[in-house]
Amino acid sequence: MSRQIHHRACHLCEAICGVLIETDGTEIISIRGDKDDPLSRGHICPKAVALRDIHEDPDRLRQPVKRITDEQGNIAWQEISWDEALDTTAQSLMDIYNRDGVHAIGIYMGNPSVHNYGMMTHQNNLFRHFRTNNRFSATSVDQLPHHLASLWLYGHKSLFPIPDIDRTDYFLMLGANPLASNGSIWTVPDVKKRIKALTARGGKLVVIDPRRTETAELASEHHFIKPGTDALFLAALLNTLFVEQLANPDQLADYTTGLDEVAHAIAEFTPEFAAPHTGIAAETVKQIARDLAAADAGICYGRLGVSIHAYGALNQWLIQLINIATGNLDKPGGSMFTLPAVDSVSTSSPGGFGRHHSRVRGLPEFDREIPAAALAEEITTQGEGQIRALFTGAGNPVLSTPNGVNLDKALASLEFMASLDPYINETTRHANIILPPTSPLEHDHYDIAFHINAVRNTTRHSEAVFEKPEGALHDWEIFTELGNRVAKLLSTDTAPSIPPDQIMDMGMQMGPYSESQGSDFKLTMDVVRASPSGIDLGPLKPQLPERLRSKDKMIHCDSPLPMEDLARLRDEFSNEESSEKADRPLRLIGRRHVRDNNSWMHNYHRLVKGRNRCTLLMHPQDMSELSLEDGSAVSVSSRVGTVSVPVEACEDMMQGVVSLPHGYGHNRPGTRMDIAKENAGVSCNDLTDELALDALSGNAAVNGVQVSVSAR
Ligand SMILES: Nc1nc2c(c(=O)[nH]1)N[C@H]1C(S)=C(S)[C@@H](COP(=O)(O)OP(=O)(O)OC[C@H]3O[C@@H](n4cnc5c(=O)[nH]c(N)nc54)[C@H](O)[C@@H]3O)O[C@H]1N2
Ligand SMILES: Nc1nc2c(c(=O)[nH]1)N[C@H]1C(S)=C(S)[C@@H](COP(=O)(O)OP(=O)(O)OC[C@H]3O[C@@H](n4cnc5c(=O)[nH]c(N)nc54)[C@H](O)[C@@H]3O)O[C@H]1N2
Ligand code: SF4
Ligand SMILES: [Mo]
Repeated sequence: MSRQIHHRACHLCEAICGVLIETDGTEIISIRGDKDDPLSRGHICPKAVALRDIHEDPDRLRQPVKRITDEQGNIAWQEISWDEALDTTAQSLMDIYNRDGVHAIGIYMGNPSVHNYGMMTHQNNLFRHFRTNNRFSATSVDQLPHHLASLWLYGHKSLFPIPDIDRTDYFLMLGANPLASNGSIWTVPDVKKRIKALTARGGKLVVIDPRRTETAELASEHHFIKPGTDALFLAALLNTLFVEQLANPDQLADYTTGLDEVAHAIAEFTPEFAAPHTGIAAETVKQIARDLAAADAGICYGRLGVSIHAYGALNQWLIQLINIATGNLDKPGGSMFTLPAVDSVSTSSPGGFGRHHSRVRGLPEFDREIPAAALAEEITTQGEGQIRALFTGAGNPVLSTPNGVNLDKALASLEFMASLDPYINETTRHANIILPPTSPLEHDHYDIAFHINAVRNTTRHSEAVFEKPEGALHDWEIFTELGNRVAKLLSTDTAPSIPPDQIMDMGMQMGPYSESQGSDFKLTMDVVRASPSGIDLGPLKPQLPERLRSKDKMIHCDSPLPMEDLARLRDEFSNEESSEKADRPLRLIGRRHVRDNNSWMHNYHRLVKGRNRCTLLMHPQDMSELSLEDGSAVSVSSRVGTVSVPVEACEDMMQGVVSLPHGYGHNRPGTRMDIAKENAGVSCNDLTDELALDALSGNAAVNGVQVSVSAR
């Protein structure tokens, strides 16, 4: 076999870097950055090599497995045929559906499902048969607040303004650490170079974070903030813009209403009111407001650190209002809308909120999903609509959603569970059947979800690197096969199954760069395939008001729900008494490391080697008050549980705040991920609380959890 170079997109995070994979037959020789990629320009991070490790991992399932109890009473996994696996899954789901109704079927979809376009295009082949109220996904431990802010202000859940970092002068960043995460709801490969270019041209990056992160190290200014108080900071900043008459929506004024009402509603949220709670001086907030207003082009952006909190939706709404009030929305160097080749914003439903509520706790749906924090109780609480069968796809909620111990127990009580996943992990070990898809390098790839959030308009399709092994099925084919079987049992028509690349072709031929839309690019899938490094469609361009999906093409700033939510914020922080419980005086936050990826990439030796990363970071002053020694094991306790973990002294932590990464805790029995087991760590979601939510959105408040720490 001769050597070959394959162009490919790395699908592991939102940066979607272009890579060149050199193979010799079935062997991978090297993986490096593709300098000709117009978006990533050759950048990769240390995780890119894991594309090989995932493909070669002996623990990755190649055949469906069924959980059985052997003669000694031990749990064992038996390889079964695809026919048996698919037939049993379809029949078991239908049996429970026929007996208990559609809501007895639960569905949980995890993060990698948006990094895998076949899962996005084909999941409805199965799910169209199960219009259950019990749908869940990782959205509600993540970006739900962003969707709501976009829905309320711009009329579509996915119309996200993207920081135009390459042309900005002033960047205010809250609760994001792109140096570790490589950017999120902001596809920005090589963010480090872009930040350095910003400061080198005299621009400013200001980071607000309870930890002095890798990103904060590069910033012009960093301010510690007490976890969970950003809404006070943001309201105070917006308030200053109004009070000092710095607000000027500029070109946006023609199609914006309601800013005066917002100014009125936040009048009491002054920098002086915020300061004692946030820990950021009133004068500092005012100066940031003045600097942002004075910049030719500025950005306010906040990500996970301000979303997975008690005021997540309010935070994301306030961030948008700051961009609008400073005239920085839809302006080069501000926050702009990407225009992708396949534009799901123009073609998909805008999304809805609160159209039904969860059975047990009455939590609101978003986009037909209810909050993941309610999954366990919907399984364990008896009554009509109780989940008895669960389908999971590309998710590991035992490690990734609050109170994982509780969910772990709940999953064990299900009548039937099937998981579409390549691994036997903390969640899928509860499945009766695991359906493993082809490896990522065995299927083609297109980034439907991330071209739409990118700092530049580009498009790219990657062919499969390896042929699909005999008998194996792609994720989208598994959905098709299951959907067809269920259709047969229901005696309804099967849906035609068009391969995902053909769906992209249709999307492109209707899209903004198509011949039918008069574009010179004349994009079709064939055109895109002919440029395997990708095609540059140019820098972001102003698109308002045309791109708004609101019915009247207006932005109504005074969105009723967040306006009402201001009262909750005021009430919590007007109370003289501190909400801090004396017996749990510390606040727990998470952190990401560039060689981790949520819960599922700890089984690759090149990514986990080196010192233990699952440690509790704590300020030395806090440690000495508790007489803790650096490196010693400590107990961390919250309302829901206790974990034992080594503590690490860290001057970069704000005092009173401790940090533990999520996605560890691979010590549960019965999994088949040998390297992960050796680096088990503990799960911070054994401490997070399923009752702690953003009351407005239902998003999990997994950051800012009140904990105590003691020597073991
Ligand atoms: N290497 C790596 N990359 C990843 C992932 C990964 O696990 N590993 N996960 C991917 C996923 S799924 C996502 S969603 C993105 C997330 O992308 P980011 O949001 O950029 O990532 P985080 O590192 O979680 O950054 C959140 C920051 O918020 C800070 N923070 C915590 N609480 C508060 C608070 O109350 N206020 C403020 N202002 N800050 C706070 C934390 O200290 C942290 O620095 O990363 C993606 N990329
Ligand atoms: N405390 C705390 N909790 C958090 C976070 C935090 O910062 N702090 N972050 C939250 C965020 S942002 C997110 S996105 C969630 C993630 O939450 P989840 O999506 O539930 O969890 P992951 O760890 O991403 O698990 C991914 C699963 O998908 C499988 N998988 C990988 N690739 C494929 C594929 O191509 N096909 C299929 N079928 N399966 C695949 C893996 O084997 C694994 O089982 O965690 C959230 N939880
Ligand atoms: S930053 Fe790393 S993990 Fe993310 S797409 Fe690029 S190479 Fe892959
Ligand atoms: Mo995420």
